[in-house]
Formats: sequence, structure tokens, C-alpha cells
Amino acid sequence: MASASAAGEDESHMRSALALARRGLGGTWPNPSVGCVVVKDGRVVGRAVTAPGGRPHAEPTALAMAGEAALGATVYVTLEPCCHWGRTPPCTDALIAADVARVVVAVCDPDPRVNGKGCDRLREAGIVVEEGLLAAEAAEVLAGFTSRTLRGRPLVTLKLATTLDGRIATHAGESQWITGPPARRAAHALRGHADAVLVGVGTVLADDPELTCRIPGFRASPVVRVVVDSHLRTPLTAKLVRTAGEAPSWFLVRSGTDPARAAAVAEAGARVIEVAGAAAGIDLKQGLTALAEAGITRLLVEGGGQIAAALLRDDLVDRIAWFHAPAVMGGDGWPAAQGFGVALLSDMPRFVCRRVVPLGADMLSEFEKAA
Ligand code: AOF
Ligand code: ZN
Repeated sequence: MASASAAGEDESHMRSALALARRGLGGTWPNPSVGCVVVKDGRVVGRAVTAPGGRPHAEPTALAMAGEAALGATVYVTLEPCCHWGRTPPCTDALIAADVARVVVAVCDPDPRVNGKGCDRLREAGIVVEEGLLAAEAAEVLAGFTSRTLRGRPLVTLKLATTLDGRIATHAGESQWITGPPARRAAHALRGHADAVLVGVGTVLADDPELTCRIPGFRASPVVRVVVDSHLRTPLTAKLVRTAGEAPSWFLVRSGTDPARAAAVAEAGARVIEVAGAAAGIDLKQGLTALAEAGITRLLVEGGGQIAAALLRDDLVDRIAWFHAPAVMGGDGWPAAQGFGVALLSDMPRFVCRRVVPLGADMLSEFEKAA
């Protein structure tokens, strides 16, 4: 009985650590968002999440909060503590110096500088280490970082807001608003947990969007706005350029694009990233690689139909968040994804439905790439 309740206590503290880690999503890139809870004699004496920008890591902050109480404590951490010298000392050293008794880790760090060596180091120092508690939940929180580390690209979520027949605008170009306020709030929440939001230049020219997360208190640092704009057609008067000093605006342009234009956009405070060209526009796979190199782990793609089609065609979409309004527009409306040459059903990218949520009159369905 005693051990069953101890296991329940472990699980409940790890759930708190995971909740902390989820709060940091979107703000800790290029680092993962990690949650840490320090428990002594059944009482929580320290808790922390990785700071905005990725440093300090969670453990030293939680240990500092615990102070002397860390001696002999159990530490719950959603990711294996790091053992490398980066811009901050290794978290393993902080745990050893604090003389904690036990460290419970949810998942191993995929970063090759750590990857098992953090847990080894703690064990060598005589600390009891247990791995794997709530590993699936922790892996979900870590998915962006894992994607960037192991695949060299961010985790890509495609967000679509359409009619039941998958239309995003009428043939006359009217698109605001297809879904209602609760669905639009949920879409903002998706931005809240993304490191960056990406749109094509067509969306910028049509809607002049701001692409910020307008839910007060939701995130500590602004979301990065990314525009796929191969020939840098975004006008200097666009909101994304004018507000580049308040929130980062990045433009993925085709290598060799008009240097004078690129200089003017950069002068306004935006970042211009050159990417190799493709038949139409830029090579999006290389665009994603460039974003990962710049530190982005979680990318939300918001439109439009051309970008969606190109990403789907190249198998670059990991998840879809599809908001459906209970309305039908007909085939002359603009499609969520333009044609991308599917002739055989076996060529279609397929997804698995993970969740369906009613949102006011609308509905959100969440899909994940089928294995
Ligand atoms: C932890 N706790 O809260 C986080 C960790 O560049 P640095 O020195 O900040 O190190 C970044 C690496 O540290 C990152 O790649 C990942 O392996 C790990 N992140 N580790 O112990 C934390 N955020
Ligand atoms: Zn660390």
C-alpha cells in the first residue's frame, strides 16, 4: 500500500512539473521548455520552468527556491538534466552540489551532448535516478525540440479555418470571418504555444495580418512571424514590417532576391533569410531547415492554400489543427490547400484524428501524421 501511494505521489509531482513545462511552450526556443519540482518530506519546496529565451534552465531556479531544503530532497524533472557546459553550468552539477537524494526524470534528452550522460553523471554521484515516469506526456511537450534536434526541422502544425467543404474565402475574396469568436480565440492559443507562425506572401498582401498572440498574459515573449516571400513582395508599409521592432518578423526569400529591397526590409528591423529556390518560390524543406538552424522548434503554419499544398505535397506537415465552420461555400471558393498533383489515393498524405472539440458553433479537429 505504502509503495502504491508513493507512486501516486511521484506521478502527481511529475504532473505538476509537466504543467509548468507546458506554460513555457513557445518562449524557450532554441531550448526545450522543462518543468522541475523539488519535494522534501512530502512538501513542494521549489518549482520552476525554463526561463524565456531558454536560460536559466529549470533545475537551478527550482533548487535556488528550495535553498537548504534541497538537501535530501526528491527532484521531479520533465527532461533529463543537462551535463554539458553551455552558457550556463551543467544542471547535474547543481543537483549534486545541492545534495539531493533522488531525481525522477520523465524523458531522456535527445541532445547528443546529454542523451543519457546526465542520468549517468547523477548516478555516479550516488543520487538515485528513476527514468520514464509519464514519458509519453513529456515527449509530447518536448516534440518540437526533438524534431529540431533529430530531424533538423521544427515540428510543423498546419492550422486551417474553413467551411465544411474546405473553403477559406469566397470567389470574390471575402474571408473574414468564416469561424466564430471561440474558434478564433482557440487559434490564438495555438499561436501562444508556437515559437513561430508562418504565412505565405499572398496572405500578407490580402489580409495585412499582425500574427501576434492577442491573449493577455499568455506568453512572456512575442511569437516570431515568418513570411515565405520568395521575391520579397511584402510592402514596407505592411504591419509585419512596421511592427518588426516589437515582435520579430522574418522573411524567407529566394537566394539572390533584390539586395536593395532586402536591405530596406532589414533596415526596418526584420530579418531576411535566403533560401534556395524551387520551381515555384523557395524550397520549403530548406526553409524549414533554416528556421530550425535559427532555433525554431514549434512552427504554426497559418496560410494560405499554396503554402499548405506545398508542405503537404512534400510531406512536411506533422499535425493539422482544422477549424470547421458549419457552412458550405461550394467549389468556386478558394480551397484550404490548392491542387498538388495527387492522382492515386495511395499518394495522399494521411493523418490520424487525435481529438475533436466543439467550439461555439464551430469545431476543432486535431490530426497527427499517420506513422
Ligand atoms: C536542462 N534543463 O531547463 C533545459 C535543458 O545552451 P544551453 O547551455 O542553455 O543548453 C541547452 C541544452 O540544454 C538544450 O539543447 C537541451 O539539451 C538542454 N535543455 N536542460 O537540464 C532545462 N531547457
Ligand atoms: Zn540544464
